[in-house]
Amino acid sequence: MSEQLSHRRLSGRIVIATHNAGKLREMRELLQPYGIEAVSAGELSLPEPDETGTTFIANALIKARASAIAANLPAFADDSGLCVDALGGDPGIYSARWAKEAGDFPKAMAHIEGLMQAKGATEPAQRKAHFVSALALVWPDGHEETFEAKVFGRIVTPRGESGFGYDPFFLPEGYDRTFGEMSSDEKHGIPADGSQALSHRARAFQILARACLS
Ligand code: ITT
Repeated sequence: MSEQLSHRRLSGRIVIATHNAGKLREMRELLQPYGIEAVSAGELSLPEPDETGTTFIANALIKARASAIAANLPAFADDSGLCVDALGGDPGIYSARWAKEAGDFPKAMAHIEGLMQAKGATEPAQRKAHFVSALALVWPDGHEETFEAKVFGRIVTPRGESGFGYDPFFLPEGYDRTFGEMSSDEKHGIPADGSQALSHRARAFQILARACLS
């Protein structure tokens, strides 16, 4: 069987298994051209499962499975995070937890900056980082699909008010503006010419769309 035939097509009504407003906005924008009616886990007051996985994919599956069962609809989840080379990949899958423990994202970015300074990571080459997005689609009958992508860049002094989370802190490779300084279209728009999108989430979505959307 070809790879194409082994994937299941997504259509109709789905639940977006996130309680993060920034992610929800991006996921809705990504789905918009496909005519899929999407309601969010927050709008349905679905409970947030504990993210006990040790990988992005495992946590995306935990969220999508919980929503697929609770809503009896196909569920679409993202687990994502910022991995800083100088910190051995932290905060990684704990990116949301670090922000919660710090109090807010500016404080979390200041905390990460402090840890990087303590490691002597002051030169651009020592400040490499990447964002990861793992996307999971889970149907109520148990069928599952997963996709993952990254975007590489480096940590800079936070700049910009756009986007959400750690966006002001991340300068993608080859750009002179942070994600926080970009329009939503520039960060996660899907190029019409079929070339690669910029953000981790848009890149993972491009792979998902080729496999599961028409
Ligand atoms: P859900 O689990 O409900 O989807 P969450 O915020 O807990 O929401 P994660 O567990 O996946 O989501 O944590 C991802 C963290 O990484 C979270 O703090 C995000 O704000 C941050 N993050 C992920 N993608 C990002 C992006 O594109 N820009 C900025 N920050 C991002």
